Amino acid sequence: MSIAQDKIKKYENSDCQQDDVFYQAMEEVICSIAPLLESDSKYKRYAILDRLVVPDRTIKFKVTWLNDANEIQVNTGYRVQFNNALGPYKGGLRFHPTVNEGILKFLGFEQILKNSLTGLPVGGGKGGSDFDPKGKSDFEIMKFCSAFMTELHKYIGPRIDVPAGDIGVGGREIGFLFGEYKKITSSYEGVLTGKPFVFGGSLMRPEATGYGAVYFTQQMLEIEGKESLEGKVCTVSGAGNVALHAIEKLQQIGAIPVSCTDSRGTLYDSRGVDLALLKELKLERRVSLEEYVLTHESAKYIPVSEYPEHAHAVWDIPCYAAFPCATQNELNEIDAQNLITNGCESVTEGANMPSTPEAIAAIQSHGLCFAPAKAANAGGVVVSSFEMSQNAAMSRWTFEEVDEKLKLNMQQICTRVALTAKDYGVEGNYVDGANIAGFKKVADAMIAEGI
Ligand code: NDP
Ligand code: 2IT
Repeated sequence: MSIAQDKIKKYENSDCQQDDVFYQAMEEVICSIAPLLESDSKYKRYAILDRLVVPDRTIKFKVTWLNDANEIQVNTGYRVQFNNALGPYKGGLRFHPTVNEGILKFLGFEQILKNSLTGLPVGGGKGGSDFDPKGKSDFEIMKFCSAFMTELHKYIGPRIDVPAGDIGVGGREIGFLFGEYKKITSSYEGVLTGKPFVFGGSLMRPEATGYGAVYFTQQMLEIEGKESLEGKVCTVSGAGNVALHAIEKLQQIGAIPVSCTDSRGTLYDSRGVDLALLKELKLERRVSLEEYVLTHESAKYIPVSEYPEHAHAVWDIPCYAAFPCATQNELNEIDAQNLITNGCESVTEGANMPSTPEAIAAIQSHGLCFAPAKAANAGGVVVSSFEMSQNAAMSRWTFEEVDEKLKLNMQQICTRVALTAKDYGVEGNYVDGANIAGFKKVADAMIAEGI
């Protein structure tokens, strides 16, 4: 039994396979913070770790809705309210057929430390449903979102729990969810972030996670004395909100992003990807990346069925910096070896926990820079928090204002992580730095607030 499993076995008597990703996330944090727990006995005295690994509550509910053929559909909805020591529970909603309680616990647990690292007053939570938005009409999405909110509204509020987007949940879904909340409660309040700009969203929230990951990488490369991203070939996975905006910012700073992926395959355009076309395919028409090569014949599309054994085609493309921005555990040890062999110098996690523990070990032991998700992809929740501030003050910030504050925040997170790693004798280890700095702030708040 792993340390992580042992830690929570006394609270939950199931040895549930769904929890594998949750144990993976916990295990990494437990290893990183061991020196802190040894050096300061208060964390053990107040049983902080035992208290931190168990969500405050997990809400599970039935979602019943009608599809366009007027057939009744049933899905499961969840909200994991993990920890509110630093502020209201805050974290995204994921709509994807793979969603289960274990995945949401891993995401919620990571969110506590990520939100802590931002220095902003937000706690950690996550939610979602096994609903699959793929192939559904706008009306079906609307009906599902309404049904989901019929139950969820009982548990959320601007000072209680403020959900946002994640995989399968963007501005369209947040709009429908907000509309239903408003209808049920007769209250126009900032209960969700990632709202479309036209009714209370923050400018730059769609761009925030991808842009933030690039800002973090620029700062990390500077601190570590490595060459900047300008003029360098970069590989990106995913083709959703995070990936497309990481690509956009990379292009703006003069880097050359050459790839993206979706669940069906990898696209490789050695001349640099055509972002306008990608946005049309993925954000407007919501079709496969395969269509890209219809107009760009020199680009290569590799379907999942043709990937090399146990590896992902995108990580076999030579690059200076890699940005996994799709989903958890999408970059394994073989992929890491391919990146290393091909001369990669830096890996930044835009997605949540995209690298396996073995991949991280290989990347770090070969001296590459490694930016862990909870630090590098915090830009999304940073701008979500800005959206909460704007809503509370009934004000609006300009794009430039938000961008400037985001950049500064990402630089500060990066510096804090690097300095913490140095203070604890693991200079250059951004995983340990992020886990220790994130944990310490929540833990100190938990102690101050009593049990
Ligand atoms: P989107 O739904 O916008 O895009 C997800 C992308 O990843 C799609 O291209 C999708 O392909 C691909 N993908 C999803 N699941 C899989 C899978 N199992 N295998 C292969 N490809 C897959 O989501 P986001 O861009 O918002 O989220 C991407 C990652 O970033 C997630 O890990 C999320 O938790 C994380 N994140 C998101 C934030 C945000 O603000 N949105 C903030 C911080 C982190 P397809 O369309 O074919 O399914
Ligand atoms: O993983 C994440 O940080 C998110 N999905 C965004 C959370 C938020 O509240 O904006």
